[in-house]
Amino acid sequence: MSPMKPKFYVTTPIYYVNDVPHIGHAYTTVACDVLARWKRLDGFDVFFLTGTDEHGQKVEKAASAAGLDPLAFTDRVSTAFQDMARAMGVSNDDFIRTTELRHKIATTELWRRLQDAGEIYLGGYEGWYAVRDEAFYDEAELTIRPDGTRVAPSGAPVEWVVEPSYFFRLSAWQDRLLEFYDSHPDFIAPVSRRNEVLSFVRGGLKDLSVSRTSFRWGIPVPGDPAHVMYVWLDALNNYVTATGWPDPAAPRAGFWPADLHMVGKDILRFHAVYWPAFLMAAGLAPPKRVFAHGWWTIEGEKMSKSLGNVIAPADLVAAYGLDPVRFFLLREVPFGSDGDFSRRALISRMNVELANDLGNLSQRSLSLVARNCAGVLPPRGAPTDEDAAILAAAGALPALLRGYIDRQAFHEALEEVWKVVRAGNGYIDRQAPWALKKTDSERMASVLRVLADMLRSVATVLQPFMPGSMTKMLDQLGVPEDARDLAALATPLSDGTVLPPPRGVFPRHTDDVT
Ligand code: ME8
Repeated sequence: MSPMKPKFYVTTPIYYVNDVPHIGHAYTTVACDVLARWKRLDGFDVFFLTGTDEHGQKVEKAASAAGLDPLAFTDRVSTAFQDMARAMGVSNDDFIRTTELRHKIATTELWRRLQDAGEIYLGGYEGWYAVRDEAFYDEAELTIRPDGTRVAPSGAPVEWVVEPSYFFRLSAWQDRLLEFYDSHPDFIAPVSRRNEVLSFVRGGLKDLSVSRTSFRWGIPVPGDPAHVMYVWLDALNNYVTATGWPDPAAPRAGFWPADLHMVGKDILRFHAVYWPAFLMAAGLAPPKRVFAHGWWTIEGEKMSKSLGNVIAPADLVAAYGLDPVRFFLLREVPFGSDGDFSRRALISRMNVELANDLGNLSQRSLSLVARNCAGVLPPRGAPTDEDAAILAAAGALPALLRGYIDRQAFHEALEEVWKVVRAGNGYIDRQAPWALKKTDSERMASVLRVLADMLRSVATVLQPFMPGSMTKMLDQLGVPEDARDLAALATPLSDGTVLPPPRGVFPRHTDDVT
């Protein structure tokens, strides 16, 4: 809100509306949500965007299979993605749909600028196209199956397309893209993915077909309405549309270029090659960073409708609770690597790390405060070495996590927090405040206060991951609502703050797992 705050703009991919939301989509969106919430907590003015990709042949086909006209169909399925964001506790600031007028205006303008700059010319496309990927492929990229049919590297079937088409002069951008990657070493992450993109671009780029004439469901090419724009040109521009472009006075104009486009590894090429080339060609700044995360399988299998193993995020939340699911998604797998979803692994994380490690520590500490300190926050005496060590470890969390989260290393951020939580459990066991009650009640009070202060740091930095549970924990620790950001950790809580009766934050999950 304040003009003094630094800006931070983060985006999810906009999802195709041919499918219903599943945990793959929830994963990307929750990861962005954690980042957006973290940046807000760290004093940034954040713009967090998600939305739906509603044009193109794939969506047109899905609409006709559902017996609906494309707009009625997209209205219905777009709502499902908005519901998914709500079910996952996502704090997006805007939800963009590519069928909106604002997007048509911005994308038509992008096209005009590309055309005025001489970056687009009319020709004819003759080659392979995979509707499922909405992507053009070279013969050399395809695999021929035993039955003679060809498939794309993604496994998507391809068809031979011959039609008039406008082309973007991508071939002319090879050197400038390589220079750009070279001068912006953090533009593509993780490094393994960056290397893949570099070798793809070094291998040479061909001009890219950017319009289609064989169907109608898209944004018409200005001045030549027989063509609709290629859905990826249309879709990628959503990130710019949402800043209010081309209106320089739009409230969010200052958010471009985006700080981070978070995507799955399947769509990195579009974001790291085509998108910066389109933008530079139109005289716009490229985004600052694209992070391609890994792929989830389900209990060892690829997620697919035909296998019937697609997991709806809302079902998972209903079974295990929202915060355990959010925690699991970011804790289980190093961000950037592939991962496997299994209920057993989720339940184990829930019971061991949430219920036992963190939940018990907080419940044990706060029940002792309730019982032995009349339910008010006790004062802290002169710190022992052990006190100082645990407080220093907790106090270091904001700066440590800032580093990890800026590199999207969510799993490492959580591991750092759990090191402190485990140290907290060691501390309470060794100090045994329950035994101190009779021998040294002043020291008991001091130990409980160290624990409360340590838990406050932990709960504060965990808010982006588990907003609901950490709100409860901070309530129980007596932390005022306006003292829950990272900067507030510098100000100690007042001695004598009255604490509400403690209640468990993380229940154990006891269902049998098959
Ligand atoms: O590609 N594991 O949309 P899409 C992890 N409309 N992430 C997964 C996943 C899985 N199994 N399955 C899907 C599109 N995702 C385009 C994007 S952007 C301008 C246009 C996530 O609905 C992951 O983020 O096919 C992936 O990149 C995205 O969903 C693909 O969503």
